[in-house]
Amino acid sequence: MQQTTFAIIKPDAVARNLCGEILAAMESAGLRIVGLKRLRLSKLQAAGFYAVHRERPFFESLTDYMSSGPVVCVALRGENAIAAWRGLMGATDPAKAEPGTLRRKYGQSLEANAVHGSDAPETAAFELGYFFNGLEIVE
Ligand code: RTP
Ligand code: MG
Repeated sequence: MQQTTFAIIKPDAVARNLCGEILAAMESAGLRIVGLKRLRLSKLQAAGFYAVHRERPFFESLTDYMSSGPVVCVALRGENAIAAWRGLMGATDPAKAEPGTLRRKYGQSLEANAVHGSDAPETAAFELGYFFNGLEIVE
């Protein structure tokens, strides 16, 4: 099934000039980049994006980190794109991520783990709409 998912290259990876390598990995996996933008989230915008985690102990730190520098937002389209991109990212904690995954290669810590990916069709729809308008995703 063709799907569109939402990815972020997080501040730690943008700061280390890894955007090209991460975008290339997306394309090498057969995913198409159908939307792309670079921006810096305010603390409030980061909190809105991660609202599902607002009760978690790491929420303050996570939203500080996500607003600490520019990110690159990507809409990705392909066969089972949500699961395909999550597989390519690897486990949340880079230390536990499979060899060859992006978090294993580029993640620095459980928080600064290089990339984000939507985890379900409903979250992909919310997250794509949070960052892109209808004219900015071209399939
Ligand atoms: P993401 O939403 O960023 O794609 O990551 P995920 O689904 O693999 O993990 P999730 O549970 O949704 O957590 C969101 C992000 O919060 C940070 N985190 N910190 N300090 C901690 O215990 C902790 N746990 C999670 C990570 O940056 C994680 O990606
Ligand atoms: Mg998540």
